[in-house]
Amino acid sequence: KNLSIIGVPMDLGQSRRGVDMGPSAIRYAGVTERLENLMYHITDLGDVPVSRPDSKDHVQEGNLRNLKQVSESNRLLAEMVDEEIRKNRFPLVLGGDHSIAIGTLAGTAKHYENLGVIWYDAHGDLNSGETSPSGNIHGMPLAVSLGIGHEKLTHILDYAPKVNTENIVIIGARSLDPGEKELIKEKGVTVYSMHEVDRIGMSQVMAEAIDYLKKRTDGVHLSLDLDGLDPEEAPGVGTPVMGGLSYRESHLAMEMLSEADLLTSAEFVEVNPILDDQNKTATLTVGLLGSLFGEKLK
Ligand code: DIR
Ligand code: MN
Ligand code: MN
Ligand code: MN
Repeated sequence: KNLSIIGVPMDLGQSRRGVDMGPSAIRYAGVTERLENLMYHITDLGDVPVSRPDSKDHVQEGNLRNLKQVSESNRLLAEMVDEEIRKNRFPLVLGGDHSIAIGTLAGTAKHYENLGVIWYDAHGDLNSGETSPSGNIHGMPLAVSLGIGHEKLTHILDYAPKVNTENIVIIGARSLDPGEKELIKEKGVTVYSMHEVDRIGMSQVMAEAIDYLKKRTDGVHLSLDLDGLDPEEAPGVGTPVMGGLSYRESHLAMEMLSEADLLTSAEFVEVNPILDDQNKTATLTVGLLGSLFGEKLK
């Protein structure tokens, strides 16, 4: 199997500096070596260019901080992901803040009739300029992929929506804004919040999610925000939320995805080494990637 690593040193989708160093931190934690041990043929394509905001661009357009730069980098990322899939290579995107899911999904979804998405996150990332309390685009990528939001985000690679509501499964949610809750209700998005994980267990959650997506999709993207895990395990994130998914639950989830052989692309985002404790969160990320790509079976 061929796998391409794409780094996106993006920190313009939120307000804590340092998440742009996430791809480096994950590389230092040994991602390539870890996956090469699993006999993957790995190509590290380096980083997508991200421009700096200047004082003029800091002006927010429609409550969207750094819209121009976020849109431009995501277009470049989308083109890269698109090309890797065309070459039959599995894209593994390393962030950077979660706004980069906009580009990953734009480059991925055009290759499938019915792309499924697993959104592993403390948050729903279902805001738009109208509902966002922060103006941070990293809180919007899932809505953007449903075609909700500014055209500069929703129409990257000139098509929308990227994903259908029924093909989304959110896991680990515990911090949803009022507008996000409304959208979830209105559209009937499948959400396994911490409540469901506590009640039925991660094993059952993943079994249901996998079964559901296997039946109705022809490809599945995993978008894993490290803040889905508990801050105890993943301190190096910009928006930690107490009471998150454990190390064990998360490895189980990755192992079940590996066994199901369901995924066609993946991204790991929001690793911020400046807020971290001795690169713990990047090290955790590399461990999760090991499980996701079959360490248990090897
Ligand atoms: C919040 C935080 N819902 C926002 N979102 C985060 O700003 O829209 N997403 N942290 O990962
Ligand atoms: Mn997120
Ligand atoms: Mn986030
Ligand atoms: Mn999050």
